[in-house]
Amino acid sequence: MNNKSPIVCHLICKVIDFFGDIGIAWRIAKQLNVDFNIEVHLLVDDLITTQRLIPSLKTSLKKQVIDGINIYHGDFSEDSKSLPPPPAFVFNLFNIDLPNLYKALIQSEKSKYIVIEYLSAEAWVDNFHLKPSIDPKSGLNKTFFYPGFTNQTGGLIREKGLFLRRKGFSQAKRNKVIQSLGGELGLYSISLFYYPTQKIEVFLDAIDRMEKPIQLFVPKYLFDLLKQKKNYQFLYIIPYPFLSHEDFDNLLWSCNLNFVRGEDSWIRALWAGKPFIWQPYIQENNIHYIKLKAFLRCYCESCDQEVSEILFKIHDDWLNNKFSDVLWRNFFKHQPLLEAFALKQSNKYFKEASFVESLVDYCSET
Ligand code: TRH
Repeated sequence: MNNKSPIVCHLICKVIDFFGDIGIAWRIAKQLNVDFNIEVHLLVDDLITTQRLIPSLKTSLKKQVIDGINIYHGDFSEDSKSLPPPPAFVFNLFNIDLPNLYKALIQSEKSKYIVIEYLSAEAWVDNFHLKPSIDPKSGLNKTFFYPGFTNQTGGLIREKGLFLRRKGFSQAKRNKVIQSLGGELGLYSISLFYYPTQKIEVFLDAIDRMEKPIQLFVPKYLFDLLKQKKNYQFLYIIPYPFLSHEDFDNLLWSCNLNFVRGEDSWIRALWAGKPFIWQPYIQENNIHYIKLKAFLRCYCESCDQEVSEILFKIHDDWLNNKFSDVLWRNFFKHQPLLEAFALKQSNKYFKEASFVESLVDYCSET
């Protein structure tokens, strides 16, 4: 993407479920525009979910501009003829099926067509990154662009200035976040973001048995799903409204431990530099376990045996709803060690190329 003419791209997002698709699309769109001055047209099919992340969005509008991003309500059905013609660059987030007419126009307009894939730490990703492929049906040329944890991939999504923003996040700001959400200063704070399949009530009973005063911040829609609103002896469960991306970061940066899930909050917890426990998006044939193990092997590569063991065991406990008192007591006992490790690893990944930067560099070379 040379800097001469204003660069225009389409970023295509189909909301499958939950918030990650649009969460990642919005993050990429903002960074392309803010950090690289690229004109972004975000084509998304579900404006209701999108509005959760972008409250100022009007769900009735076919097209609108928010924070400098052109947002279109897109119909991606096979025979759809409503998508705007593709510009020089088309980024298809998670390789969704596109309308036949749009695919034909990508070919005739000779747009550079890139498929942005899901994040995984599995070894095979290195070999698939930047692999060209020809769509068997349409003959369309596409290039696969993988985020990842090695320099053989596109790297992790991280906007410019994030490190300095985190560095400038003072204790006073942390206190303000905790109090603004209804929490108490000085209490051990956990942010809980999990899939509704978790036996969360069993978990909360186990943590209450630690006899450690803890406040847990839970998204209100998950709080409302709690089968019982118990009065715990040592726990304070605090529901919070859906936060903006920036405020969600601030919550992660203010807590002592973050439970995250999926793809986007997972990496935001990595950037927070605080201990985190990750629940991968649940997939068939236990593929999410494979993804988890691959990530922990990569993340714990340079850590001492004790930390590695604690992280592997606590993730297994969390994913399998075991909630062993012994394991959790041991986990909390090693907080300082886990905090030091989380910060060290976060700072290590900050040194790697960021995903959107790699994407822009790649497009500039083509
Ligand atoms: O919501 P998710 O489970 O999304 C999932 C995953 O992305 C998964 O990989 C994908 O295949 C599936 O969607 C279709 O988890 P994730 O990825 O963390 O996305 C949540 C988004 O919501 C993320 O951008 C953070 C954002 N968020 C807020 O901005 N404010 C909030 O208050 C909360 C709770 C989340």
